Amino acid sequence: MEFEALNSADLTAYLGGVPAVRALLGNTDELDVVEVGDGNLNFVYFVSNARAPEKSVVVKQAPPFLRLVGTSWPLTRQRMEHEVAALRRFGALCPQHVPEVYHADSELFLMVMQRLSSHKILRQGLMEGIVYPKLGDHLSTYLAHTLFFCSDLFLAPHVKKEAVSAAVNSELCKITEDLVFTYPFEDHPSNSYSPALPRFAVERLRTSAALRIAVAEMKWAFMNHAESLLHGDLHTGSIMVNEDETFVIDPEFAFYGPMGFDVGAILANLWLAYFSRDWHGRAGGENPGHYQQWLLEQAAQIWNGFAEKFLNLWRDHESRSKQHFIGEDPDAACSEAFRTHFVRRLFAETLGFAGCKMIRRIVGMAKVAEITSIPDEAARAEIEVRCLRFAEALLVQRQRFDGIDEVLALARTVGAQSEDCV
Ligand code: SR1
Ligand code: MG
Repeated sequence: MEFEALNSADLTAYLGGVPAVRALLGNTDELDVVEVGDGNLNFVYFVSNARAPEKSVVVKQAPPFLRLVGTSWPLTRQRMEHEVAALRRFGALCPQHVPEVYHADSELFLMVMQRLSSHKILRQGLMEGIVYPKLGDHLSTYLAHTLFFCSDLFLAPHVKKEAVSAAVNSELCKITEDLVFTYPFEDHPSNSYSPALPRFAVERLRTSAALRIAVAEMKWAFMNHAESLLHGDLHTGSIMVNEDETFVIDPEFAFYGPMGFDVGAILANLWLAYFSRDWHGRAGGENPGHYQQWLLEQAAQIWNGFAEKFLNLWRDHESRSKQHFIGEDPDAACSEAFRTHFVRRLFAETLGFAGCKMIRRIVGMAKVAEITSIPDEAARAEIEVRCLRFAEALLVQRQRFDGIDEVLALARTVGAQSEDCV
């Protein structure tokens, strides 16, 4: 049967039949339903009690195709089950940063979840130049908790292996393998280039051997390193914020993969915001430098905060369980050395993934508003070239950076390059 998106009457009737949701909405006879999905994959509705609008939920439904493209790109609807399972898992680990799932229907492939009505999509907030004082702290906590507790550093080996198998998400992983690691580096019809983007910048993605090898290494890691349960698509459109709270939404790409993929995704999107601020700040009549400085501070706080919190969780649990990953190690010297190596490797991978994520948003099919909303073609191209140049350095030199401050110094240098240089 052909898929038909739910209309207001369908949803009103359906939700009235779900006791848990009826209790939340109060009177379900009269509901206001608005379709708000601006994401690439699904339909999303805000549903509220027409007489008491504060009683409100979000309904999300997966159609059997990719919404961005339409029925010509079929997709199985099981992605909703991955999303629900991941939201529940992450919610149990980090309830302060994950919206609650009230109801899930595995026949209609829909779920009903907490409405975050006083929150904004982070990408939008960053484009408006809003400062979120707790952002770095919150996101580093989210990353440390989800990535630590779903890994072999915490789980018993058989539990972890079963979790890896239950979370296999081949179809959505294939989208990432293609759109993030493959198509941007070839002459693929799904790529799209902004009108003034210079040819040399595109050619470089196809011809630099060092870059192509680095990307292949990241793709290998993505496909083979099942370290922890990842969100899998942790860009700034998957985060909702206000002054006090931060929530991570939309984990339909969740699977067991390399930890650096999630950390790198957030950093990549902060750096896209950083480079594009040059235009958005000036357009808003302000000196972009202040907000850019705040964006870089967030990147530093997220990496440093994540590394510190992750290592503390690791040490605490190791001493409590007396289970050393390294075996007998009375003074913990080998364990500490292993941790140092672990974090250094994770940092390099984080940078490599961040580089891939930035490049795909410039030349690939799914773009980001902070870049596409720049109406001045030359200004947009200049910012895009800076993003590509920075991303290439992240990938090729990822093992050579000695801490996040060095990376941020590079961002400042690339961001200050004049038109002649780019
Ligand atoms: C074809 S779907 C395009 C992108 O949207 C999602 O948010 C993921 O980033 C995916 O790659
Ligand atoms: Mg999404």
